[in-house]
Amino acid sequence: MSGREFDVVVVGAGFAGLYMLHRVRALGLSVRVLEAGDGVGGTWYWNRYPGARCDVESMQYSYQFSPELQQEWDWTERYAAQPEILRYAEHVADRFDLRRDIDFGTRVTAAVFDDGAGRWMLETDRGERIAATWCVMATGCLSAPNDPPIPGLESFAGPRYHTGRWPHEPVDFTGLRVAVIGTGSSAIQSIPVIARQAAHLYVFQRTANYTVPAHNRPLDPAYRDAVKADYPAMRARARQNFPGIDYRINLQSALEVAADEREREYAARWADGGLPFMGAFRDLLLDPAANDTAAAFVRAKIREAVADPAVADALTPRNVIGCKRLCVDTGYWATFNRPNVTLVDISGAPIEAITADAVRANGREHPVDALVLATGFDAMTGTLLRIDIRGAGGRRLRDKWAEGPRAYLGLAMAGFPNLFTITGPGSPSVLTNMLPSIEQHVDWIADCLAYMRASGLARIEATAAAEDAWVAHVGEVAAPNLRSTCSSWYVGANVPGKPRVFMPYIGGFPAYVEKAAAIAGAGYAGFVLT
Ligand code: N01
Repeated sequence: MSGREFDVVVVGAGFAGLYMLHRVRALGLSVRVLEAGDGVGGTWYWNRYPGARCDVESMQYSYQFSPELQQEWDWTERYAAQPEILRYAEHVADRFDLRRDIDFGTRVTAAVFDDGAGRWMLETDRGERIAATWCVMATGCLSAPNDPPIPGLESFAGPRYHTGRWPHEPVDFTGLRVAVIGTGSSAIQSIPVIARQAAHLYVFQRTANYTVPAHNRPLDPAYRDAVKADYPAMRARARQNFPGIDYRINLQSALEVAADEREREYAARWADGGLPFMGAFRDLLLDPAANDTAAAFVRAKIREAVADPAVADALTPRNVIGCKRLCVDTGYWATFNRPNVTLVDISGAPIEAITADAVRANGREHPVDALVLATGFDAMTGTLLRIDIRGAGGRRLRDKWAEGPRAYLGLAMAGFPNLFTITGPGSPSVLTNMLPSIEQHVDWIADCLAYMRASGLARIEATAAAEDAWVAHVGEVAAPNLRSTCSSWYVGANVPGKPRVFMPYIGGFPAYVEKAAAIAGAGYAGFVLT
C-alpha cells in the first residue's frame, strides 16, 4: 500500500492530534492523522491502570477552543478518572467528525525528508508510504514506556503489566500476590486500588516520593455552573499563571512569614488538596531553605499517617519537594498500614533479579503471581526517537539529539524543515496544564501554515542560531530552579544512558506564550521561510 499524499500529516490522535486535525481541516488543507492505537485519546487511551486519574482539575483539563464544547460537556468529578477523560476525547472526535481522517492501528516507523521534492515521506508498520508537505508530531511527552533493565524480567512466568500500556479488558488481582515496581504518579494512584484487591502487594521503592491528597469528590453542580457562566475569565486567569492553571500563588517568601502563619498556609492547601500545594510560597522551587519548610510539613504528614515508624521512615523522601513531579493521591500513605502490603526499600541496592515467580531484592525472594511496572516513560524525546526521523541531507534526529534534545521553542528543529513537534523538548508542556499548552502549540502551527499559504511559501526551517539561543535560554532558566537538581525524568535520569538535560521550558506558560507570539508576529523570526 502506498502513494497517498496530503498537505499535512499528523502523527498521533491524542488531544494534540485531534485539535491539530480540526484546525488544519478548517484551513482547507488535506490532512491525515496516523495513530498507533485503535482509538483516540493518546495518553488516556493507553494509561488504563487502576486508579488512573488526572491531577489537574477537570474544569481546567479540557479544551477551550470551542465555547459550545465547553458548555455542553459535564464533568462529574473534581479530578476526572481515565474512563471519563477517554469518553471526552471520543466525544470531541465525534462532535467534530474527526475519525474519518484518522488511520487507527497505524504506527509510524520512519519519517524522511525528501530534499528534492521538499516533502516528508512517512512509513508505517502496515507497510504504507505516505507523503506530506508538512509533518506534525503530536506524539505526546509521556508515551514511550520505560521498561527497566532488570535482570530476568523476561523470565517472569505470570502476567506482566506496564501502567502506560494497560490492557483494555479488566485485570483482576483478587487472590494474587502482586509486585508494583516504582513509586511515581502512576504507582501512587494504582497502589491503593491494587492493595484492596490483591492477596498481598509488594511495593518496590527506589526513591521515596512526595504526594499530596487529591480530596477528589463529585463535582458540585453549582460550582460547575458558576465556572461555565464565566469560563473565559477562568481561562484568562489560568493563562496569566505560571503553570497555566487557575489557582492562587502566594507571592510571599516561605521565609518571610512567621512559622505559625507558614503552617497555616500549608495546612489550608493540604486540606484543599492537589498541585496548588506548591503555590503556597513563591520561592519553594528556588530556595532550598524555603523548600525544606514545605518538605518538613509533608514529612510530618507521613509520620502521622503511617503506623509503623520504620515504614514511615522508609517512605519519607529526603530530597527537594517538587523536584520530581509532585504526586497527587487518594489514600496512598494509609495503604501501608494494611496487613497485606509490604514496602520493599530498594534505595540501597537495585532489584537483583526477577525470576519466573519472584522478585529478588535485598537478598530476599518475594514470591509474586503478577508484576506491575510503574516505571514511567522515556519522556519528551523517547516517542520521537523511536521513529527513524531524518531531516534535510538525510540527517538523523538520533544523531542531532545524541547529546540531548535541541529544538526551537520546542516546536521545530534546525535541519528538519516543515516538521513541527507539539509540546516538544524546550516547551513548557509537562510543567503546565497540558491542554492549554497543546492548544497554544496547535494554534501557533495552524497560524503558521495559514501564513505560509497566504504568502506563497512552501518551506519553513528553524535556523541553527535561533535554536542554539533557545536551547541556551531553556538551560539558563532551569539552572537556578531546584527542579533541575534531582534525578527525575525531567532530566532524563530515569532512562539509563540518556543525556542529562533539563528538557522542558521552566520560564512559565505566560512568558513562553508571549515569546512564541512575538516570534510569529515578527514574521517568524529565527526561521527561514522560502
Ligand atoms: O513514572 P515516573 P510515572 N527499578 O517516572 C521507578 C505523569 N502522570 O508513570 O524515582 C526500580 O514518575 C522510579 O524510581 P526513581 C506525571 O507527569 C500524571 O509514575 O527513578 N524502580 C519511579 O519511582 C508523572 O510524573 C498522572 O528512583 C524504577 C517510578 O519507577 C509522569 O506521568 C498520573 C526503575 C517511575 O515514576 C510519569 O509518571 C500518572 C528500576 N529499574 C502519570 N526504573 C496524573 O495526572 C524506574 N523506577 C495524576
